[in-house]
Amino acid sequence: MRVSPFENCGAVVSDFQLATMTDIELTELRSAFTEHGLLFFRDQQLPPEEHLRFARRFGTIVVNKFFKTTEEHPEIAEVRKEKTQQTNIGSGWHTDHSYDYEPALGSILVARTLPATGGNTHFANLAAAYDALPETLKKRIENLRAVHSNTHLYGENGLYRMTDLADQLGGMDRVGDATHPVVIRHPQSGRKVLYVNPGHTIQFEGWEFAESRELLDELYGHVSQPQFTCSFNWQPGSVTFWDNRCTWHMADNDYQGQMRLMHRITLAGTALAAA
Ligand SMILES: O=C(O)CCC(=O)C(=O)O
Ligand SMILES: [Fe+2]
Repeated sequence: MRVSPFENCGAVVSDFQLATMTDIELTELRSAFTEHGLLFFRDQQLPPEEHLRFARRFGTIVVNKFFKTTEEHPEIAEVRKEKTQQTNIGSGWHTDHSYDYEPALGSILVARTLPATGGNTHFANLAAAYDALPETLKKRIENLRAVHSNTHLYGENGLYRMTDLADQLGGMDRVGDATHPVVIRHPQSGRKVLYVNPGHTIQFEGWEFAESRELLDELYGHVSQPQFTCSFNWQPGSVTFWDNRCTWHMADNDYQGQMRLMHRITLAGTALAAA
């Protein structure tokens, strides 16, 4: 197995097949995942059964409350955009499941059907972004907590419900919020990480909405700078495994009229402690 850092975040793992991973390779993979928080794999042979087997060897699967799953495998979420659909899933920066009390450890995304061009996924490194914050900003956010929600997306009048993705979504009654520290100590790496994201973070606990918005936008502007982000171009056989505690991601929607289908398995995480 070879682990090569990828642009500004993550690493490419080569000379390796997820489906035939040995126990020694699993140990190596765990340390690469802790170090980089985002791993890219090419040329994988990973049918749904092997996707599930890899996920179970790495952790415990947690099922997304809103996405449709494949018919055969209720633990695999479909990230699907039909030819005729305009809206895609995850087109803005976000972190999966940050609205849960115990946010998901990570997500394993496998390319199934790709458009001829476009459909890249962007990632951001929230540990590096935290380290590079000005000291004054680090002080301002030191003891804050933030509210994370999904109601504005998946609730009755949620944004996704107003789009042509609505038919693909369930769980309207499963919406809910959670609060987390704004600066967390990463459970595995021990690094300090900025834990807010544009998709789900609503406001700082105990703050006015407008006041929260202003500081959140300042933090988001900092994170989305090119030195903390990268873009991944999917090919048949590509797999990405990201850590939801220290990355953001967003999916380009630049392939109208073409289909794109990804399979996602999400792994259970733990409650997050302040740094
Ligand atoms: O389709 C993608 O590239 C990513 C979509 C997304 O946000 C996810 O799978 O969690
Ligand atoms: Fe996502």
